[in-house]
Amino acid sequence: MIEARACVGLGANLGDTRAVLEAAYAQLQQLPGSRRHRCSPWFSSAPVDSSGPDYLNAVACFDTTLSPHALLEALQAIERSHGRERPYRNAPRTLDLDLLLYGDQQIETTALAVPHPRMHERAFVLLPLVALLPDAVIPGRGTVSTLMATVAGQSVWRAD
Ligand code: PH2
Ligand code: MG
Ligand code: MG
Repeated sequence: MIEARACVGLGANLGDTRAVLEAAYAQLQQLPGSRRHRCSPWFSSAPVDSSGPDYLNAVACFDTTLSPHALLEALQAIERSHGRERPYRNAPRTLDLDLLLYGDQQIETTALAVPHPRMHERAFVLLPLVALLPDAVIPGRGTVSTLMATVAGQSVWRAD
């Protein structure tokens, strides 16, 4: 079995966001074939291309033998378990789990794009990611630490 390091973005801006993100991280820790889980600190952020209350965001990473598509399905099942609805694109949400990175793979299918196509331009992803993995590389984009300079104007702050 091949094992890869997966990074998952966690976000929510409806309901008890802290409780939901903590529960979602606990569910990530229960995923089959997955170990060495770590979670970034919590960050609050203003909605980007979205509406509603401020978001709570974090990034989790772990080593997994789940394939990228199996992991995507598992993430969507966790979202559904928290009542995620998709009325329109970027609607406010109870829980969003995005597969950001899967090892150094670049994947483009109808269901999945990895690295996440907008992660390199979003401070609410880069700040938690750099706190967790300062040397992480986004394939095709560069190191997260270098990309940080390009998102300096965005409104993201530590929530704890
Ligand atoms: N997620 C989005 C769109 N906009 N803005 C913030 N601050 N945090 C998010 O997690 C977020 C967003 C689409 O998934
Ligand atoms: Mg998202
Ligand atoms: Mg999503």
